[in-house]
Amino acid sequence: MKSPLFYLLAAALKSHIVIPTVLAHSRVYGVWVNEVFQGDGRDIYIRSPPTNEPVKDIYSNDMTCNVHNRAVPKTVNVATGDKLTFEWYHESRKDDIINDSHKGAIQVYIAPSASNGTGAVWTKLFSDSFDGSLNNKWATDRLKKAKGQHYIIIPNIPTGDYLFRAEITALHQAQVRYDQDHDKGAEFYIECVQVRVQNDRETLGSVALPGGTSLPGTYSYDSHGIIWNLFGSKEEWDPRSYVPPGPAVWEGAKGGKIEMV
Ligand SMILES: *[C@@H]1O[C@H](CO)[C@@H](O)[C@H](O)[C@H]1NC(C)=O
Ligand SMILES: *[C@@H]1O[C@H](CO)[C@@H](O)[C@H](O)[C@H]1NC(C)=O
Ligand SMILES: [Cu+2]
Repeated sequence: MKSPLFYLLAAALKSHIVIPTVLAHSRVYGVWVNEVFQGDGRDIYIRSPPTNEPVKDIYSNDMTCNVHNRAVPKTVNVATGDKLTFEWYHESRKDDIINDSHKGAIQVYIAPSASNGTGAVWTKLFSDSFDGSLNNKWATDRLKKAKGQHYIIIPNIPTGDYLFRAEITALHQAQVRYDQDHDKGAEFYIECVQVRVQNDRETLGSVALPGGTSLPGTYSYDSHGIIWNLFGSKEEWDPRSYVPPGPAVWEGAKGGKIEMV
C-alpha cells in the first residue's frame, strides 16, 4: 500500500505539472453529428495531442495532425449532407474555450485517412477569420460565444475514411516569426478527427477531393495569414484585410458556421 505521503507528493507533483496549462490554449473535446453528441472523443476518435499547447513551427510534421498523429480506435460515422460540429475547450468542457487574447481564424481541412495526412492531400472545407459586420468580429471570439462549437456540412465525396482537421490560428504574437523568436509567432491549434463518410448518393456522382495542400508544406513565412500584427496601425493592419493561411475553400465544400448546437 502506498503511504499518505506518496499521495501528497503525487498531488503536489501533479499540481506542479498542471501549471503550464494555465496558459490559455485550446483542444477539441468531441464532435456532434446532426446535433447528437458523439461522446468524449479524446484519444478515442480524435488524434488528440497530450496537452492544449499550440504548434508553432509551421515547417514541422506536427502541422499535419498535431504531436500525436497516430490512429486512434474509433471513427465517427457520417453521411453526405450531415452536419458535423466540432467542440473546443480550454481546460474543461464548456469553459472559456480559449483566451480572449487569442484572436484569429478557424479553418477545416479534409484528407483521406489512408494518406495519414502526408503529402499534398488536404482540401479546405471551411474558413472563417474576421467579419467586421458582426459583434464578435474574430472567428475565435465567436467560437467562445458559441461554447466552442462550429460546424461543417459533409460534402458529396466518395464513401471512405477521412481525417477532418480543424485548425485555429491565434495571432496575438504573430507579428514576430517563430523561427526568429521561439517565444513568439502565430499559434496553431490542430485537431484531427477520424470520420467515415457514407455517401448514399454515390450513384448520382460524388466528387473526388482535389487535394493540393500539404500540411506542413503549403504554409510559409512568405504566404499570407502567418505574420500579422493585431496591435498595429489600422491602415497597415486593417483586420478586414486579413486572409488566413492556405488556399481558398474548395468549391465543392458545402459550408459551415461558428454556431452552438
Ligand atoms: C491570456 O493570454 C495572455 C497573453 O496574450 C496572457 O498574458 C494571460 O496570462 C492569459 N490569460 C490566462 C488566463 O491564461
Ligand atoms: C503518420 O504521420 C506522422 C507525422 O505526422 C508520423 O509520425 C507517423 O509515423 C505516421 N504514421 C504512419 C502509420 O504512417
Ligand atoms: Cu494559448
